[in-house]
Amino acid sequence: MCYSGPVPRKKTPFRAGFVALIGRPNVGKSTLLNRLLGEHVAIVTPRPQTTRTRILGVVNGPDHQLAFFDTPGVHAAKGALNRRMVDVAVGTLQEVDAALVIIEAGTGPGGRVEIGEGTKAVIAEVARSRRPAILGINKLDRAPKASLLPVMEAYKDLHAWTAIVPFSALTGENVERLVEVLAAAVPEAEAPLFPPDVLTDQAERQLAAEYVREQLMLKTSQEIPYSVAVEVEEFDERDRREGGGLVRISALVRVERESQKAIVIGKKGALLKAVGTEARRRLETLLGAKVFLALQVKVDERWTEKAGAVRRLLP
Ligand SMILES: Nc1nc2c(ncn2[C@@H]2O[C@H](COP(=O)(O)OP(=O)(O)OP(=O)(O)O)[C@@H](O)[C@H]2O)c(=O)[nH]1
Ligand SMILES: [Mg+2]
Repeated sequence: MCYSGPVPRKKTPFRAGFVALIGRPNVGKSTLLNRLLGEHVAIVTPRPQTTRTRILGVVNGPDHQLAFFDTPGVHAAKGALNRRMVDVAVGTLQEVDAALVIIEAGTGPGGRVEIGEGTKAVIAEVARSRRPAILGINKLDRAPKASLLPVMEAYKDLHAWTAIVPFSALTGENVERLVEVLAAAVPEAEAPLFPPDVLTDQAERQLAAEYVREQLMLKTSQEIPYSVAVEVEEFDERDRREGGGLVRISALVRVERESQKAIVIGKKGALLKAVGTEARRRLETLLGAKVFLALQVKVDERWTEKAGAVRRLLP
């Protein structure tokens, strides 16, 4: 008998896996995670070392599920807080199916491609992990297109990349292509790793603390952005649950010294008020509720240098 129906097409296999976003501080790892999720789950500032912990973000496609881990930027770490941040980033490589190493597009003076020791150290860690690695060249929007080829050439021989993909986390340019390449790099799977409604592992309470820290990092300078820790002491949703639509949040801002406390509070409380207003506005968007946000500042002497305090204060 002759089969005359449509030729059956081979179905694309479903793929699912964990992907680490790894790189030097400030290259745009968290901006990419937020872009992929369409939500502000990871705080972003122009300062290096913004992300302090690992953040999960799950992206679902018709034939894939990618579970991304945003990680702290890899840097030469001094002090307990920074060492822990780098350990988290490098340790994540052991738990993923693929790594996306992110660098910034653009060349140095005279069009020279400069690959810093820090970036080389990241690549060495990725090589040691033996995970398939994709090189993502971010910030395409601000780099002259002509500079792309020399950058790709310079990185090509540093590692056996599965692929090299330029993109812009800010504008979204080529991010779809990046997802395609990453989806192809994770294993075939019978089923997704997470139910379809899981977006992140960040609880609303944690996000509230992070939004406050984001504003503190944006509105202070020198060492203060790196000396603050925020803890949510109260996250009261009773009113929201009962239909009133109000979430009451109180958070404690820890700094390392009395002098920092005075700066964070500001003249007549102006700085802390500005931090609270902006964080509240953003939380209201996230939670879809009215937010009452109370902030308090406390000194916890040199907490960033003490392993115990770092463990206690990081989620
Ligand atoms: N022009 C441009 N800026 C970008 C892009 N992606 C990120 N940025 C900016 O780069 C800065 C750092 O972005 P983050 O996403 O916080 O970088 P990160 O790699 O997570 O940094 P750490 O958490 O400190 O390791 C921010 O000011 C972003 O707005 C991009 O595609 N284009
Ligand atoms: Mg980050």
